[in-house]
Amino acid sequence: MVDEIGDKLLTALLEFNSSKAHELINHAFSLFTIDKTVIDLLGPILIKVGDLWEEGSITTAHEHFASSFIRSRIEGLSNSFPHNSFLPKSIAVCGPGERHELGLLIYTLYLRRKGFEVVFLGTSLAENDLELVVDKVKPKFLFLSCTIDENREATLKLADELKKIYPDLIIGLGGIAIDSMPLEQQEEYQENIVGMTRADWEKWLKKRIDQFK
Ligand code: B12
Repeated sequence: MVDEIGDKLLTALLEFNSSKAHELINHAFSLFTIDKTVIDLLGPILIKVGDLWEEGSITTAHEHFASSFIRSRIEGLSNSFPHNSFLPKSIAVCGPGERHELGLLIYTLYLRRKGFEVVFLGTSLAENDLELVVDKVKPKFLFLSCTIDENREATLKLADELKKIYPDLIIGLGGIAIDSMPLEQQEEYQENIVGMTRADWEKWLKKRIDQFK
């Protein structure tokens, strides 16, 4: 059933048919849970669209339209949860050079559903701009996402620098390039690596929240 809706949704998106795409997504939300719709329906479509773009089967126009359409649906959903003022504020942003933001958006949705107020900054920022936001928002948590291997060193360096400037800031790292880094680096950053599964995310967050109690 999810696959069937997924095929129709992909076709609608590649035909730039937004009303059909909205209708299909609404239908999916009426049948499945939020997690199932986002993770099993929208996640694979994002991957499929990116793969089609990378192999040259679709244009950047198709990729931009489909990715931003899905991003706006996930964002709309994730903005609909009230935040709990007792929970610390967070910032979510991609590491330097990184344009893959959809995984981070899914993690942001997870945090917002738990009641966290998250400032989602998306793709990588110009140097030093992040510090301006940290100074203003004064978050307890900062999450960095890195997908491409070649952006990993710069992301880890940014995490190290931020830790020096803001010793109380808790930095969480995620994304494929983090989860697949060499073992010795994983050990060095084990406190920061949030993990791949929802169970890992729960465990990581609970441990840190319990420290505040
Ligand atoms: C969509 C996509 C794009 C889109 C991104 C759109 C957007 N707005 O995000 C566009 C078209 C822009 C793109 C561009 C490029 N891409 Co691309 N892209 C993909 C693709 C197809 C899917 C990525 C995706 O969105 N996955 C869906 C999300 C939901 O999954 P996810 O990111 O893994 O996130 C999950 C977890 O990792 C985790 N997570 C993610 N972040 C965080 C953060 C925290 C804190 C936590 C806790 C968890 C977490 O949560 C998510 C849910 O489980 C992958 C290939 C694939 N099949 O996966 C290639 C891929 C990632 N891209 C790749 C490459 C090389 C590029 C380009 C260099 C291509 C080019 N020739 O220009 C550019 C570089 C852009 C850049 N500088 O960042 C490579 C990376 C190779 C590598 N290992 O280094 C891949 C693997 C393709 C490949 N087979 O080679 N891409």
